[in-house]
Amino acid sequence: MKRTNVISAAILMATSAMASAALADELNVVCSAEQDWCDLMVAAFEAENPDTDVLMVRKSTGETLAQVRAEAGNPKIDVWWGGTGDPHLIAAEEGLTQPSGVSTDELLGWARNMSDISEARTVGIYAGALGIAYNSEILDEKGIAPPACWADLADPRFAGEIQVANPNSSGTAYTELATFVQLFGEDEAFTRLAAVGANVNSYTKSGSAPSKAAARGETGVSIGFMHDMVKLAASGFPLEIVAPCEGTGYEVGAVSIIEGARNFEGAQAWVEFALRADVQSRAPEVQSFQVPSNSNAEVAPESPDLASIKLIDYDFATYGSSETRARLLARWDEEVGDPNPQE
Ligand code: S7P
Repeated sequence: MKRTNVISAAILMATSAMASAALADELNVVCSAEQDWCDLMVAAFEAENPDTDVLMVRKSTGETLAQVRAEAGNPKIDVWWGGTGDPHLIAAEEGLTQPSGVSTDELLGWARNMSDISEARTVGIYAGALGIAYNSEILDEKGIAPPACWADLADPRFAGEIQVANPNSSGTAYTELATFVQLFGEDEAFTRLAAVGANVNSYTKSGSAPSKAAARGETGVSIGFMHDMVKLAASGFPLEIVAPCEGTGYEVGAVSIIEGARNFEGAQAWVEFALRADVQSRAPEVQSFQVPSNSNAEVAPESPDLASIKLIDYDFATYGSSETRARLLARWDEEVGDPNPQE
């Protein structure tokens, strides 16, 4: 080999060794929980793993599923942490995520169930129930009687007063859609969702945005996860939380390693970290009041008590399947629809 070729080959090898070392030190995380909890997790993980640089972006659950699908075969993400479990299950079914190999022995049954359904490609990290919130000052001022049931939200007294997310982008809103279908049957669910839709002032991209808007008095009523509403009420906003009289659905938030992750070891360390009792016990530091999945983690006194809420037996295998989600979303677009979809 000529001397110049030898030098070029040596430079090439050194450059690619440097590039893979850099990749091993970088962990790309998409976080679908609230921003402050995402930030806490990154800081805590980096404190324990000082050689790892975590690059994290926050995205809603449906948006993340779209990105993971678009990047199949050449993923930019290593690990997807947080967000409702159905889209994690769908990514698993589509072969877009891979088993982490991390032990689930300390986890509660509902968290292990996600692992069982997905052949260990995802696992539960927390649970939380869906509910309704209202701003008591706004409803008082307008003389509107508060809601107690899902059925109330279709009443004309709530015209222009309800905010909820779009189920295409939001895992929270997809949980609502799947909850209506399981509570009322598919046809009646869409009739009811369209009737509620007649009172909706805006479909947001993110699932927690409607309750933040209700807290600030920008809308009278919101649909979302109760733990997000508790966070706002605990911060002093005049928000009342309702467990709907007909019963309600719930989420199991999840974590998954993306198939083809460039930093599998880092992603595996993240999953191990995220399932630890001491790590899950830190969520209340940022007022994240989901019920943790590790049986040894502390449950915050503010966490909604799932045992006292009338919960449906949410069918994660069915509503976390690609075919069901695609069919229900197509029907939602057709029969309910968002007149002003957000970019
Ligand atoms: O962390 C709060 C939380 O409610 O947000 C997640 C939610 O799915 C993400 O937002 P989108 O609805 O916008 O997808 C929940 O998993 C979580 O409990």
